[in-house]
Amino acid sequence: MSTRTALALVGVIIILGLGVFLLRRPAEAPTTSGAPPSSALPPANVPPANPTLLPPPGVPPAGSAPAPSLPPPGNQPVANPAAPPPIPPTTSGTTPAGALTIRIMASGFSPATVSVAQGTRVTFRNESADDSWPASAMHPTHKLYPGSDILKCSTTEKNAIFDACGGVAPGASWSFTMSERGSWKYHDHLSPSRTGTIIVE
Ligand SMILES: [Cu+2]
Repeated sequence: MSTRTALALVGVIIILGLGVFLLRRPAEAPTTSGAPPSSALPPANVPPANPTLLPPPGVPPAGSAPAPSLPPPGNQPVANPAAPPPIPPTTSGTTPAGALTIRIMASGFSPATVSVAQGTRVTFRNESADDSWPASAMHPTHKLYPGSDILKCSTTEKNAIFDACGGVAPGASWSFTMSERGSWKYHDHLSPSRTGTIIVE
């Protein structure tokens, strides 16, 4: 009996040993594969977290992300146009030494109101079908702009005043340099309802 018992115990031990051995292998295999699963689990957990984030912001960002990416291309072109903005200062800087053209049209002066730098040469170009006589306000004396006076049109000073001192024919132009700072209203002496303002800064 004791021998049988001993053998039985040995057998049990062997069986248990084999069982443990076999279990370890599967366990190891599972452990080996378990590592991936375990790593897979964390990712799985991470994805859930992302999904959680994605649902609210995720979906909009996903859709908005492409959209923003598209706008950026548009923005870049805009950025290029933005580069011109710096140019405007340059333009304004050029304006002092440059010139501005105001068109005289059937509907009036264009632009009717404009700001220019001191010393800008303003040219009135008659694109209408009738003669036009640009001159400083106020009609009919034309004395608003410093030194201007319609009475000077019959003198040698006529070339130094803000007054065309006569009709400018269609297609022709008349120029005057704005050397005085201020807001200067002017008009068409032949059609006083046509008015404009030049702001000299
Ligand atoms: Cu007038």
